[in-house]
Amino acid sequence: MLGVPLDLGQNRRGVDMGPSAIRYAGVRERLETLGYNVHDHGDLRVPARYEQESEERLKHLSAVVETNRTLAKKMDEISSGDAIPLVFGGDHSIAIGSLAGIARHYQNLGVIWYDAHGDLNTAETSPSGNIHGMPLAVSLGLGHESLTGIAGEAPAVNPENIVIIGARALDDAEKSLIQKHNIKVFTMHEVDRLGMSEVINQTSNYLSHCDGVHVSLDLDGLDPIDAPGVGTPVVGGLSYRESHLAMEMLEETGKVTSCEFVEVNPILDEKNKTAEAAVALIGSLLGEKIR
Ligand code: 4U7
Ligand code: MN
Ligand code: MN
Ligand code: MN
Repeated sequence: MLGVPLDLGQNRRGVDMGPSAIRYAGVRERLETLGYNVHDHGDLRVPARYEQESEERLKHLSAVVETNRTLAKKMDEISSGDAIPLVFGGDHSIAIGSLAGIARHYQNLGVIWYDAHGDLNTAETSPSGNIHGMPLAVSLGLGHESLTGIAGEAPAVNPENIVIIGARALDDAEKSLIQKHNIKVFTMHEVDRLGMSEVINQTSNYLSHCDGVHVSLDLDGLDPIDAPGVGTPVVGGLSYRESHLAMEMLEETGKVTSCEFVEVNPILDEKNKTAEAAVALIGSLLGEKIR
């Protein structure tokens, strides 16, 4: 486990407390009960907000770059053994570093992006300038070179190895990019029509050629009723039950090699409900069964 208390990829204060809230909700005990030998790497050091400024329409660019460079190195180390890296955010911009570090260990890393958003903006297309709306684009090699360069020469992921689940708030430029790169997306429309069980079956088939799969779960993929403690809530989301099923079915594929749970904001939460949901989903993704 590694916490990344970064909140500079977006505007709302409090997401830096995500790792504490997830630990407080009992993640370690949960995993130990499952028989895991848990190693907690603690929290990465993150620059303070007041020291940072915006550059080139990218808010807090240098601090986000610095944090993700350190994170990529750390994830590279953690991924070299037989461990299952589990990262706690922090805002979603940390996926830039985690994917950069993990991807070095795979030929064809699959990525499941569980999120209300596409996170496919660049400095040019972003309506907000917030880097947490850009990590998937960056991981594809699109965006400011100080961000795309974190993965090294080649991008961390190929467009054909990505599956987005739960999308319901895509910006126009993100829609064009999805079309251009033919990225697989199960929006809420498809989830409603097919049901989560079929969505995960298709996801698993779609990524069957991958030699590893990283699950990047933004808690705002869930409906705000089940996960109110997020900075950018969007109504009409995935339920706790659907998400639970998704995690259980992904575990059954035996293909998940790493994961991250991001955007938990305890300041906006109701009695740690969102962190508790995250921990329950982590449990399911890592093998917890109802019976
Ligand atoms: B999150 C947004 F404009 N698309 O780019 C943007 F709607 O990591 C939101 O998924 C991004 O929470 C949300 O700022 C990023 C906006
Ligand atoms: Mn989101
Ligand atoms: Mn996101
Ligand atoms: Mn969010």
